[in-house]
Amino acid sequence: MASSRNGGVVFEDFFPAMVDKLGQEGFMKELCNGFHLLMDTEKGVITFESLKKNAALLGLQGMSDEEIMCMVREGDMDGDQALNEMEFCTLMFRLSPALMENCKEMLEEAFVSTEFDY
Ligand SMILES: [Ca+2]
Repeated sequence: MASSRNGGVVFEDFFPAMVDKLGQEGFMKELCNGFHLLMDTEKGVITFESLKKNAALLGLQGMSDEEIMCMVREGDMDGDQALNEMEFCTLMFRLSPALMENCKEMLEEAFVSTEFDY
């Protein structure tokens, strides 16, 4: 996985390249694979423990406990302290500004044809 000059993980450089390579559908499949690699196999969701244990599989072994905790808290939308598949995929999209930009364009296109007059 690529690193930025300050040592952080550069999701925004990594994901669009993957989308180019794999296509939208292939990319979603990769995200799902990632989810399955990281999840707690008994619970079927990603928890702090499962993320900590499996992060190295995705090349994220440099993450501190605090960063892992942040990631779970950031992505958790229903407050169960764990990430289900949808929460994980949504979080991954949010971590990639370039992908978010694409989403925004799609949303804007969808809105242009409705009541908003640009
Ligand atoms: Ca959750």
